[in-house]
Amino acid sequence: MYTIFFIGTAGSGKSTLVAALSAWLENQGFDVGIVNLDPAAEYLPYAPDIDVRSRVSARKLMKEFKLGPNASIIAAVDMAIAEADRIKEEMEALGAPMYLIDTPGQMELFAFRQSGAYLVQKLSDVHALTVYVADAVYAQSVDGFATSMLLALSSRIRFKRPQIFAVNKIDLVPEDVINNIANWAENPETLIESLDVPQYEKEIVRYTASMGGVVRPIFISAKTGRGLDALYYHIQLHYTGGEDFQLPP
Ligand SMILES: Nc1nc2c(ncn2[C@@H]2O[C@H](COP(=O)(O)OP(=O)(O)OP(=O)(O)O)[C@@H](O)[C@H]2O)c(=O)[nH]1
Ligand SMILES: [Mg+2]
Repeated sequence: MYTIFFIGTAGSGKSTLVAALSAWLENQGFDVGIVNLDPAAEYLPYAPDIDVRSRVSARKLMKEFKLGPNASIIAAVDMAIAEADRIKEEMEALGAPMYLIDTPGQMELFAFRQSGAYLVQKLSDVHALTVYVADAVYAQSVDGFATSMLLALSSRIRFKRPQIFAVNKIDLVPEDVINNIANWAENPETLIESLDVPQYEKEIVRYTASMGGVVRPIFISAKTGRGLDALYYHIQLHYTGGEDFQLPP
């Protein structure tokens, strides 16, 4: 069983991407399951096979314990830990070879807390991967790209799984923005030069880049479907080492 977790800042397009990629995979003849781990989702653009909201609902907790929107997500994710074994059993019983797993939009409530990492660890099988979903509109500025990279790196530290860095919503930016971002990623010195920050902060980015912290993004649009084939190619690279363009048995 292969598990792919979609992580990213609020509104970056995680849920839309899960919907688009699952439809794309099904179109290619692959059997794929979807798990929703967002206890606060009001609307999902896909029909999840397994839904954490049927076990814990942030909305219910909000009303019952008079919590704010963030505290209710924290409480719901913490409570979902008690359900992790049952969710995993449900995944195994369903028997899909690959699961796309949507996570809460308030990334810091999931990625930066121990309970989020615990859930990822519990639901992962031998093969688990995260896809960090960044927003092209946000990442088009030099500050936006640098902070997206550092956020992706933070979640890598937390989840300790291989990560694919995807820049979503490329349908909303002109082609030269995509080229700029690719250039920053490939030549981090151009990024560092453009950053308007004190020297020591540039050094932090330079050191991060030298240690492989600045990676080449996969450019996608969950809306138009552009780049989903490249995303899948990189997902299967992690699983098969790129031997073939098929889901392994
Ligand atoms: N133009 C465009 N809009 C997109 C794309 N992907 C997502 N969106 C839109 O961005 C908004 C947020 O998308 P979601 O999929 O809900 O994002 P999310 O990361 O799951 O959001 P939360 O879970 O609420 O944090 C929606 O209005 C989507 O239609 C894309 O590739 N292009
Ligand atoms: Mg979502």
